[in-house]
Amino acid sequence: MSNANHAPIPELYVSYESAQKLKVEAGELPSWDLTQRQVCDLELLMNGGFHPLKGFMTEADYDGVLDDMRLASGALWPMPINLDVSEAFAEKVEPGQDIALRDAEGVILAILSVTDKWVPDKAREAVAVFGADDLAHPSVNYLHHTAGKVYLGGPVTGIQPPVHYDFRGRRDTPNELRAFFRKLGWRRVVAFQTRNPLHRAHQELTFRAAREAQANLLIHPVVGMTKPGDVDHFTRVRCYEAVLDKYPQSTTHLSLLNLAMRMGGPREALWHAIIRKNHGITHFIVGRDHAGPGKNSAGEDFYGPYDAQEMVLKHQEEIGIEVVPFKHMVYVQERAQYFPVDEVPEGTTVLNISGTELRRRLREGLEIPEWFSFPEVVEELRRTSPPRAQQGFTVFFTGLSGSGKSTIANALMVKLMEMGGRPVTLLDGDVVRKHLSSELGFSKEHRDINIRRIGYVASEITKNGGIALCAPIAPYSATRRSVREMIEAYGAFVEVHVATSLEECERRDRKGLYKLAREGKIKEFTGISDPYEAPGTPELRVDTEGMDVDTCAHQVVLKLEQMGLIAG
Ligand code: PPS
Repeated sequence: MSNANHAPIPELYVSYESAQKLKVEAGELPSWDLTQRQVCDLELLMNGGFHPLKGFMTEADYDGVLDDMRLASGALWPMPINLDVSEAFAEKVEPGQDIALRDAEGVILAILSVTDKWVPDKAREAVAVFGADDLAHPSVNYLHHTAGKVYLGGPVTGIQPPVHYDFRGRRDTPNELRAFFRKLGWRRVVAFQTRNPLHRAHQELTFRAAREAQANLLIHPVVGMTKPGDVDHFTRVRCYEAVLDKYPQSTTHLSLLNLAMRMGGPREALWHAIIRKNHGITHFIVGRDHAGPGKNSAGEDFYGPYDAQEMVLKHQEEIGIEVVPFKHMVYVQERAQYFPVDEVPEGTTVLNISGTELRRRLREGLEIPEWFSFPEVVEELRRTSPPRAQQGFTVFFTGLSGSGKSTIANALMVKLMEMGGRPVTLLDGDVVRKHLSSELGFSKEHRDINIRRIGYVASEITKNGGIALCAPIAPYSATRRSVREMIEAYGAFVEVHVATSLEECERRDRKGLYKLAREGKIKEFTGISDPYEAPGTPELRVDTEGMDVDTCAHQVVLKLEQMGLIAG
């Protein structure tokens, strides 16, 4: 079992000549613009990374995967791989039809011969695959709020792989890796999956794993999609490259995997093992909390720390890959060495810096000791994450019409400009509706588009080191949450609920709109004839009823100071 089979794995690509012909023919077909996740899935379908899948799943495969992790053929497969599309697109497509699959630039990558079309029960999928229909799980949230309502399934004919402009030399298909191992005579290869920069604990773990398995080492990080909020892959790859010379050159290889992770814990670990098997690997490291999604909405872990290990161990023979299980690695001060947590010598001092603590130290520009990470890695991380007081951020005011959002935001803007250092942009509700969203009304759909536009602009400002102040009503929590995710990829998101009561807003009625709304002359008016979902846990709630504008704005300044976003 533990020696590699380096024969090529089947791919779904047609020959170069056929691809040229198909590309022309496919121009006539209905075409679907793939999402970022779908491009990742398609690449691994086409290059054999998802073998034995031959396309996006049919309904029978999907049901089998949900119920007992098996395709209709009986093969083990734990993760649904679906082409989710909008209802509008699904209406135009019937089983028996071919559709062209295009990347974001319109390039045709493949043809899907549709055999199945169905509307999935997403709550059932969430429970079966992720263990709970809980929106705190990033993939459950994606499933409900980003994925299309209809699934299409059927075989895929590959025309060309997605183009990558970054780190081209570090990306390998399963067959390229197999050929590389064959060429070097690597019969035993242990793979390390990661979505984090490599610190000393990881290096120690990979050294030990390679020793234990008497195998060569493949560092196989995911660069497709990882958990929202992770260190971006450009920074991570620079970090990996910075420490590569600390590994024995002749027995170590770094290769990037364009996988879209689902953070599905045990099922995901099994999926990772199958993907690694397809890449010609013989041994797979599964550590603590593999592909863990963090806490659920009750504040508890979704999965037990070693559930993923158990799951892969149970199926390792069937997959044909050997698990190298690892306990959490910790640093023992007296020995100046890392140990698995269950092998720490008695009476010694254990040092540990959690991911959260590391982020805090980076944010605040504090020391990160050499026992924890390599100076080269820390330097790269500091380049990407300067201390918070030098980063961009967004303050997002939400509240009823007339609650005082704009007035407080204006006062805050002036205070921030007085301090200087970073450019400040105010995206006020009314101003945005004039300049960005003039064609939109107040239906749920239009409000969502409006808020997403604001979120997009704010995320660009944040990314480029500026301060964005937003002041729309933003009545829906799900939309505010997705804006938060967009922005937190680049900097802090500070939600401020301007909690003026409806009675008070109506009493003030500064624009005379409440009167018109009560008379039915304005439809879908927030608070009167349209909902407002108040934030449950905003960073700050301000009460304008007992406080003047200056004090409210000052409260925000204090909050920003407390969060380290402005120097105290
Ligand atoms: S939303 O829901 O976030 O997209 O709304 P927003 O872009 O902030 O726009 C709200 C301003 O538009 C005026 N207005 C209405 N508000 C709510 N409901 C209805 N039907 C409506 N029609 C017009 C209103 O003046 C809001 O301004 P503010 O500054 O919030 O008082």
